[in-house]
Formats: sequence, structure tokens, C-alpha cells
Amino acid sequence: MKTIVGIATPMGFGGVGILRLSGADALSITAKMFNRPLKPRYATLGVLTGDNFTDTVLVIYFPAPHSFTGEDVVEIQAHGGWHLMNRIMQTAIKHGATPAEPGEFTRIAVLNNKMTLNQAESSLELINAESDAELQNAARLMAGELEKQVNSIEKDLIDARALIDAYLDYPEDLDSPELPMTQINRAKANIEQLLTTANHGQMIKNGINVCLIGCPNAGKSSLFNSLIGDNRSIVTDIAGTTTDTISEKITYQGIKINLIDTAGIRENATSVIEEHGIARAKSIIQEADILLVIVDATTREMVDYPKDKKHLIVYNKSDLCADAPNDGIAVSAKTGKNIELILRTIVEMATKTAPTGSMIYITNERQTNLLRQAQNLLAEINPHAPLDQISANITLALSYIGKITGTDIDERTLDEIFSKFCLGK
Ligand SMILES: Nc1nc2c(ncn2[C@@H]2O[C@H](COP(=O)(O)OP(=O)(O)O)[C@@H](O)[C@H]2O)c(=O)[nH]1
Ligand SMILES: [Mg+2]
Repeated sequence: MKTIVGIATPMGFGGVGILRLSGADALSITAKMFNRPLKPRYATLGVLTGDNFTDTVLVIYFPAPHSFTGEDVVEIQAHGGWHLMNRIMQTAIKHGATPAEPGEFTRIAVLNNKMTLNQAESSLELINAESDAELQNAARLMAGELEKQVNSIEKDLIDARALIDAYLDYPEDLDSPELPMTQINRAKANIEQLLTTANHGQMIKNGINVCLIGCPNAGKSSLFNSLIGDNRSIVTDIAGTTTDTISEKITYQGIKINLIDTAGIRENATSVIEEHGIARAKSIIQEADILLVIVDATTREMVDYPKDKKHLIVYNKSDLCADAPNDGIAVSAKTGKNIELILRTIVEMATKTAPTGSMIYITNERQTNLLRQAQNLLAEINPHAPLDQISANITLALSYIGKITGTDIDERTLDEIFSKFCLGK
């Protein structure tokens, strides 16, 4: 059995850098470069020596099986310079360690039942989180919340199949077998519910795409700048100033929002560039999660937009005109009036259909696809079809479900999953 070594902290310059060893020889390899004996789970300060360098480091030894991977693990906390960390790594390799593959520590942890595949994948969500909403969801996933729901789907399907298989084995016992539709339908409903959360999950992960559209000079670029709190987009009183789309990411109440400023839409564009801009604006409208329809409150000129899209009408320049129609909100890019209300409303609109309270949402595409495939198979079940065919459909659906939790997974899929991890994770 090999002992692997990897740098657990990002490459760069930092106060502290951590190197991790896992395997039966972790302790003996460390002893060849560190000058102090190690006591399990105690931090020991000492000197690490390699060819042409030394560093004062803190070392912790976690004996198997009570470690991250379940094997003997040694963690070395050195000064966090990339060259120093590489030299320590080379020294460990010289003493017999093998460089770890991306995600190999976590993979060993999964193999040793230190965590489930789901928890391993969720730890990646935690590391990659860019907003509080993602952090909270990742924590729930890591606590095994998705696993629980998937297990209950699995159980319903296994129960249903067992009943059907019993009819198949002893057909003479029953004249007209009744299909276990309660279990099948409940599994379907639960999968459906999880799939609904996936839409929300994608939005949380990628950010809510909010597109500012409107007639030229309505004040889209001014509002865009106010919303991002910066002068990013050029503002003039000349209609047709914005000819390209400009986007910026912001977070509001822990939710990521991608704001996109577009060219004002009008029939008589004055240049080829503006024409391209208008075409681009029209295509970007399709991808938006929410449209901010900006209207000049003094002219009330309304742009054409797809009404089936989630949208918020914003009457700008309310500083110039006292009243605005009540189908939208009155704001002013000039005075800053109600700018925050726009953000608050966007977040409310986007999270209205969100999973409630402590519920999780799926952000992992692999898991989403597997659920979709299982759902398609269950949807295909025709109650009048031969029983063995129904049983086969359930078996196939179960194999997709098993790939989510890792109970039915092959090496290649595992390779793929862990290749997304960083080195040293
Ligand atoms: N009084 C007033 N003028 C505004 C406001 N917002 C934008 N403007 C002006 O309206 C003109 C067009 O603004 P701009 O942001 O370029 O509009 P866009 O073409 O929709 O991007 C500029 O002269 C802005 O200064 C506002 O809230 N109040
Ligand atoms: Mg503009």
C-alpha cells in the first residue's frame, strides 16, 4: 500500500501552508525529515530538514482509523510559500511518498467509509461556494440531507419491486395483482421535488441573471451603475450610447446576481454597431432569469418584452415626475431613491419558488442528470404493461439512483468525480 503526499493549501504565498501525508508509512516518512517524536493528535513544534533547506514547522499525527482518510495521516504546517511547500513535498517523495492525484485523500476517505460519496461531492460545493446561500446549502448537503431523501426514494422503489417480483414468483396466489403504485408515485413525487430544487440550485450557484432592458435614454446604464455601486457603464443623454452588453456580478443578501446592461431597443438604430447591440440585447433577454424593464417615468415609453418572463417594471427618473403607475416601482438613479428596493425585489422574486426553510437544493449536475434519468424511467411505467417489464424499469431507475449515493458506481465515474477536486484535497 502506498503512502500519498499532497499540498492541501493553494499554491502561492501565505502565512501557513499545509502538507498532508496519508498511508501506512506516513509516520516513518515524517520521522526521516522531522526532528521530534509525535504524539497522536498533539501538535508538535520542531524542525523539518530537506536538501539545502530547513523550516520550523508544526506537525500533527492522526493514527488510523481516526483520521480524515481512515489511514495514518500526518499534517505538516509549514510557512506557506510555494517553493518551500514544493521542496517539502519533494523531500517526502524522496523518503518514499507518492504524489497524490486530485481528490485522492477524499477518495480514500470514501473508500474507508469515513464519508459518503455525497458528502465528498458536497465538500466541493462548500469549497467552491461564493455566497452565504451556497455555504448554507453545502453544509446541509454535507450533513447528509440529500442522502436521506435519496435513500427514501430508493427504499420505495426497492419495496415496489419486491412486491412485483413476489407476484412474478407466485402468480397462482393472486388472480389480479395490484401494482404498488403508492410507492412508485411517492418515489416519482420525491424525485420531482428534488429536480425542482435543482433549478433553484443552478440559479444560486451561477447567480440570478438580471437583464436591464428598455428604450434608449430610459436610464438603464445609470441604474446599472447605481446597482453595482460603480461607474461601469457609460451614461450620456445621447440615445444609443450603450451598444454592447456589459455585465457585473454583485451579491445581495447572500445571493449572487449577474446584472447585464443592454443597448436600448428601438426600431431606427443610427449605426450598424447599435443594430448589433440591439440584436444582442434581444438574444440576451431569452437567457435572463429576471428582466428589469426600465421605463422613463416622464415619457412612460414601454419597450416590448416577452411577458411570460419574470419581470419587474422600474419607473426611473422619478425625481422629475411625482407619480408613477402602480404596476412597477418608482426609482431614481439620480437621487438613489429605491435602488435597494430593486435588489430586494429581485431576490424575493427569484427565491419565491425556492425550497423552503431548511430544505436543500441540488447544485450538482451529475446528480441532477441521474435523477432525471430515473424519473424518465418511472414515467414510462405503464400499469398495464407486463409485470416483468415494470420490474425491469424499476431496476434500471434504481441503478441511476444508486449512482447518486455511490452504492452502484464504477471506477471510471469515480475518476471523473474526483478529477474535479483540487490537488491535496
Ligand atoms: N433626472 C434624472 N436623469 C436621469 C436618471 N437616470 C438617468 N438619467 C439621465 O438620462 C440620460 C440617459 O441615461 P442612460 O443611463 O445613458 O440611459 P440608457 O440609454 O437607458 O442607458 C442621461 O442624461 C442620464 O443622466 C434619473 O433617475 N433622473
Ligand atoms: Mg445605456
